[in-house]
Amino acid sequence: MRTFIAIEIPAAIKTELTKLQAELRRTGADVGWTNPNNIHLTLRFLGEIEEVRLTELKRLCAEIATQFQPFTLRLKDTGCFPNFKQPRVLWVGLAGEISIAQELQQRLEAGLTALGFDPEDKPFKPHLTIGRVKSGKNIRQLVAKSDMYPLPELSFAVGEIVVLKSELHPAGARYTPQAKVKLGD
Ligand code: 3AM
Repeated sequence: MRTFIAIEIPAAIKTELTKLQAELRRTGADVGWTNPNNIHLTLRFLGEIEEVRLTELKRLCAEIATQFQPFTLRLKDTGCFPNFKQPRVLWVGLAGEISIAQELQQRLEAGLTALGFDPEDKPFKPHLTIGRVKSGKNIRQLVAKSDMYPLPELSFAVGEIVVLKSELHPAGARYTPQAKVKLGD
């Protein structure tokens, strides 16, 4: 089962990101836009795991969730990976209590390593992926418009973490929650 651990974002934030996507679409760039319902903050991508491991994964998330109180994040800016010259992933960055998200991610990482998962080799860069660039068509316009976009600094409360199953289909990914654990419980 293809799995990852994430923080879900509220509908009001998705609405705002949908407006940003609509504006960037107008550049005619060749981008696979993330379905707004699928936008989330990935804490850790796990890839294929055996279904039996879900139990220990849920237990780990529940244990870590007790160590945190709900916290607040806010939309910050737009950007892309790996760089503006060759954008591949378009994202919206986050600010606010980001150090708490980082701490949460680090404790997850430590717990996952203790459970025998391979360590993550990439540093954690909290972001919301809004699209993936498919070709070089109109990328200058895309990057310029994204850079100039007046993104409102909307805040949202983070109250839980979610283990998601990811199924890849030609029409787009389908993410199904396998477990939700509330922070502070
Ligand atoms: O929506 P974002 O970008 O935060 O990019 C994928 C997505 O996160 C990421 O896992 C989330 C659910 O698919 N992802 C997919 N394959 C990955 C990989 N091999 C990966 N992250 C790291 N390594």
